This record gives sequence, C-alpha cells and structure tokens, in this order.
Amino acid sequence: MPPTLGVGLIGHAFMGAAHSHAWRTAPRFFDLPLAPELTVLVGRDATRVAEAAGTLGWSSTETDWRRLLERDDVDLVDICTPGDTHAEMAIAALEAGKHVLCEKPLANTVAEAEAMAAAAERAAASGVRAMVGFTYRRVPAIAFARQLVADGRLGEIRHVRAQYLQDWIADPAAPMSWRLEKDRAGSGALGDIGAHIVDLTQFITGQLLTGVSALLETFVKKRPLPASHGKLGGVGGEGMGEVTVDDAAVFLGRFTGGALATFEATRFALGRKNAIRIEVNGSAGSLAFDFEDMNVLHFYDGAEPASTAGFRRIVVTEPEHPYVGAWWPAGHGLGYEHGFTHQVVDLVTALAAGEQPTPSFADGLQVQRVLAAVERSAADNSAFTEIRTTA
Ligand code: SOE
Repeated sequence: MPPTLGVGLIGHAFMGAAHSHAWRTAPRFFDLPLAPELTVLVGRDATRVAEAAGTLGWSSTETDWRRLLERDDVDLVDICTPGDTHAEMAIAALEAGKHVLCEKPLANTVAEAEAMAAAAERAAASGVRAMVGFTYRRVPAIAFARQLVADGRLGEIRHVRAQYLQDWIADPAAPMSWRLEKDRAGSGALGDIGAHIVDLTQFITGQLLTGVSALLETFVKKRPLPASHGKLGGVGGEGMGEVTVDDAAVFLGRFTGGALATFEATRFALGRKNAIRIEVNGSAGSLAFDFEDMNVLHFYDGAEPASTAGFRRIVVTEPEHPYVGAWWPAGHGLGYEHGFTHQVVDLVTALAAGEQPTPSFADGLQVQRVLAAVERSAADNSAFTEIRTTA
C-alpha cells in the first residue's frame, strides 16, 4: 500500500462535490503513489456538513476550517469556497505545513494573489506545495491540443479565438448568488469563466498574454434574492439584491509569440450551457475545441494536399491520448468530472515526486494579473473608439 495523503476539503457545494468525487475516484482508476483519504469535510452548518459528508464519502466533519491546521491526519487542504476566503485559508494552511489545492480564480485581487504566491514560494522551500485548480487543462482533448502545439504541428501561432459561454443567469428572474457579488467573487463572468479561457489558451499555446483591450457589461443590475440554491443559480424569492460584477467580458489580447487573440466570457449566451470554444490558427495547422463536444478535437494539417485537406474530427478516446488509457475502451467518452479526477492524479504524482504541481500559485497570479488588466482597460475605455450613430 502507498503512503496515505489525508485530505481536508473546505466547501461542499458544486465544486466541493466535484472534488470529493475526484479524490474518491482517482485511486480506483489510476495507480497513485500516495493513497488519498477523504479525512475531513468542512462546512459552517453542522447538520448540512454532516449530511454532505455522508453523501460524498468523508470520514469526519468540522465547522471551522482552522481546525484543519491543527489536525495531524490532514496533509492537504483543498479549498472549494468563494474567492474572498482563498487568501486567508491558503496562506494559513501553507504556513501550517499543509499542501494546498485552491479553486480558481486564485484570489479576488492581485494583491491577495501576490501574497498567496509568496506564501507558496516560502512553503516550497520545505517541500510543501500549492496548486490552483484550472481543471479544464486536464480534459484529454485540451491536453492533446497542447501536445500538438508543442510538437510543432501548428507551426507559428497567429490567432487564438476563445469563448466561454453559459446562460444560467440570462433570465432576469434568476436569483442573486455569491457569484454575482464583487466582495465575494472578485468579478463576474470575467473571473469565474474568463479566467479558464485565459489559462487554457496560455496552456495550449505555451505562451503568455502581454496585453489586453476590453469591454465589460452588466446587463441585469438587480435580481431577486434567492429562496433556494441550486448547484448553479436557484429559485428567486422576496426582495431584490444588487449585482456588483460583470455579466459579460469581451477582450482582445496579444501573446508573447505575437499571436492576436479574442476572448468572450458570458453567462448570457442563451442556449449555450458550458461552451468553452477554442480555436488556434498557426502557420502549419489549426485546431478547434468545444467543451459541449468535449471528447473531440478538430485538427487541420496544413501540410496535407489541398485536394484532400480539411478539418479532421479526432475522437480523443484512444489509450494513446492523455489520461484516457486508465478509463474505458476507445469511443467510450469521458465527462466533466474526469478533469477533476485527472487534477488529483497530477497533483498526487507531483507531491510524491517532490515536484511543483502545475498550475502553481505563480501561474494563478499571472492569470489574476490578466483579469486585473481587463478590468483596468474596460474602466479606462480610452481604447474604445466611438462612432457617430446619428445622421
Ligand atoms: C460557474 O460558472 C462554473 O461552475 C464555474 O465556476 C466553474 O469553474 C466551471 O467549471 C463551470 O461553471
């Protein structure tokens, strides 16, 4: 039996459930060098956290996350709470000698993210590691896209087109949630889902964004207070609350290698539920991905004769593809939850090898700087060239 890794998870809503599933499933399908134990689940309400622990498979519960810092049976703290709590929890856990996995975006501000990255660097000196959960990197088709770019199959990257489209608050009657409060979430569609496409495009291309020009909009400024919560959204009740974040973000960017990029993140794309669409055009080829068809990667090989060239639909379910060998026979696809399982696999593997897992807190900080630059650009508005709309 490999040595154990005691996990303490904070939060048991949508992300807490996804992480719980991953911790439980990873050692059942992958040969892991450490055996994760679902040691303790943390939630503020004793009854609700006890129920959740039963459902999700945790051995014990706490109602104060600080208890994790004192417990010897906790080696790693997994943070699945709103962004306003990330910095305090992550820094305290690292200082207590616990490894940390923290949900994205890393923090609500660049200052918090800087403090977290600094704490992670200090902790790394004694072998304590921190990772930020940009889970979609672990979708096999995305990891394969990165391989194709790294192998030179796209040549020099010229264009990056990225969208993250959801519609769960397109209806003005959809209720308030912490994701719509700046104090709790930091930003809106920008940080919640725009952060993913910033990370993914940088991950696939192996390049970083050097600058942006942006527009942000809040379409619905007041919403009913929630009567009940769902995994996303819920049912509206009495009274109204103010939306203090962006509903949508649109921005242009330039990558270190010179590629031009467009980004769109919105929760108002009616009919699009979780469409992460990325297209990359290079001098030698192109690729295109849509999470709503997540087992597929489209690849255009510019070296093929024009008469037969065309986008090839690659079903990324072969044992040769990243992560896939541990799962089902070819053609028996994977789903949303597998990215979280692969995240656990990569994290545990890095911890056992004494290596820095990726994306690190420094990577999370860099994404945070992009988000802040988008907000600055949108607020400044000087790059937005007005056009007369009257005769
Ligand atoms: C809500 O937009 C959300 O749950 C994000 O917070 C997650 O990061 C994404 O995976 C799914 O959508």
